[in-house]
Amino acid sequence: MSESTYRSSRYPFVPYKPPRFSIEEQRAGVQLYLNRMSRRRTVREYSDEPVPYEIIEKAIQAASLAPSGANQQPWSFVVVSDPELKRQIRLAAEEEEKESYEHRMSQEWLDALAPLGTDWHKPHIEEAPHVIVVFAQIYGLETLPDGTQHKYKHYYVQESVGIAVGMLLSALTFAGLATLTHTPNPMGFLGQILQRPANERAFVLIPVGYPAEDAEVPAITKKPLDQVAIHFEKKS
Ligand code: IYR
Repeated sequence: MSESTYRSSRYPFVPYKPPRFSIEEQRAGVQLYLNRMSRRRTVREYSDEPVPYEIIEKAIQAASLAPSGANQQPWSFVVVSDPELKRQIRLAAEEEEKESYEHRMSQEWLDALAPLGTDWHKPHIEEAPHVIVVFAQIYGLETLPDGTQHKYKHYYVQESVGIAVGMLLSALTFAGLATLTHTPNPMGFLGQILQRPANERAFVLIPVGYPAEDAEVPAITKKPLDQVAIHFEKKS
């Protein structure tokens, strides 16, 4: 079957005409985005001040618009705001992280992390009002009319979920919230505690909230633009 036959047998194609911005509007839009994103820092000390769930939900809605392999949208965003459950997750994460920091991570890895001052203590998981656990669906699962479960392949899962997480962090930052991307290793305990289906693997755990009054961050900087942006244009 040719690609176009395949596509037309599934979806009709419809016109796409997004609003066209003037150059001034483009400049203002991207500048506002840059200004808000420039203030983002990974935060490890949170205030317990509540954040309305509606804000988190909108950010997830934005993230779920991400492009994905074959539009399979292989993600779930689980939000934990219940203190009991946050405590359970913190204790399980600390157990794994203690083992990692004390036995599993190489000296080279520990040296690379030393300037950031991280260790196995993860109080932020309990302190932040919400913890978003993002799961990647490593294969698809659908229930057939006869009630049996059918497995099918998902494509570019890591890339797709990575892009969606980028959009999630961006939406939360744009809304003025602080985040931390935490990947306790291994993360199997998250699927168990949160009772996720067999096709899901924890991808990242993200505490979300406001920085604590006395929060501090390491004085690290980002690479200068000319090291990361390379432009080939027509020679005049
Ligand atoms: N997962 C550990 C270790 C860690 C690893 C990297 I690479 C970091 O940039 C930060 C931490 C932890 O969360 O502490």
